[in-house]
Amino acid sequence: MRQATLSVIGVPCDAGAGTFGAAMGPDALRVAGLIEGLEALGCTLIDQGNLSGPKKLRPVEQAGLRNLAEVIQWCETTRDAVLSALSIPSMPVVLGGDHSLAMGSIAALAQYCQQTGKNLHVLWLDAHTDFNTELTTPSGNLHGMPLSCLCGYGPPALTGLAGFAPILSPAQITQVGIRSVDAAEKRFVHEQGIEIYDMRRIDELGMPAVMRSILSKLDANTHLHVSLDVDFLDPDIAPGVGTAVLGGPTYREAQLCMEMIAESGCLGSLDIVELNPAYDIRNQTAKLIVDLVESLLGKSTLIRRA
Ligand code: 5AB
Ligand code: MN
Ligand code: MN
Ligand code: MN
Repeated sequence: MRQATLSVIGVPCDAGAGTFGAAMGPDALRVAGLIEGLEALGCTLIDQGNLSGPKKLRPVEQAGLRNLAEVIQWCETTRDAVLSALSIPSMPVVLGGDHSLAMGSIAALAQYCQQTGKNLHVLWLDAHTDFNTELTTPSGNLHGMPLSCLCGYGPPALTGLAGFAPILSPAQITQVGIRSVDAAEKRFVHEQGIEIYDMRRIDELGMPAVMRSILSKLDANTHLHVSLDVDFLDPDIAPGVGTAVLGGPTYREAQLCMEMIAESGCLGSLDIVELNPAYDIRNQTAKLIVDLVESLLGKSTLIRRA
């Protein structure tokens, strides 16, 4: 781990999602023991509490980009909080909230990496590619569009969050766990040439080979940002999400993925998004995430190393 001081930033937003409930994510993770778990690993924790922003009061039927003004506001607030966490210095751990907030956190990281000369790489762990645009989206929900906006395709208030555009190039993104992509989105994401390890590739190659190949491309100057969408995990073990898709990584595959990232020593920041406690059973998904995040930050159950 690069930075033993962590800044935990709660972002209770669900403006980008189609369902209600992701706004309860940060609290559910705290109830599940995230703070205590990280402290037990020897990390110094700065808990910034939850940021404030616009609440979604009732579902609004809206053509185009739903709740755009609210999403912009949440992303700007998130960007500013992540920038100040980086300047402490500390490792930002952003608790969502829906996945649209990643535009804010990654905008901050892109600015920070530009200033410090680091190579930013984003590992997007998700069932979905999140590469829709206003023209391809079947739902209008902005949590399905953060990566396209980060790559420069979207409304200027979002594509310009870092002060320059595009915020990311496709070569800076790797996706793992993908198994639900809309037809027009699939064509667009393919054209972009993003490295995608979909579930079929994971089935064929195995998680260890997938992770080895991804991590071998990083170097000592890489700032690795992990954007963990909870629906990455199989819904059998992680039911607490608004957009569950069958056929995700198992508990062991997910643990291995986290442990291998920890061993790379490149982890620089983390988003945990799309947890929806309203769909969860006795907070089990939040507890699972605490377990996985402990592994990501270096907790090891190994009895002996090879
Ligand atoms: B998530 C869908 N592709 O655009 C869309 O959970 C789902 O952040 C997006 O990955 C899921 O509405 C967004 C159908
Ligand atoms: Mn997803
Ligand atoms: Mn997502
Ligand atoms: Mn989702």
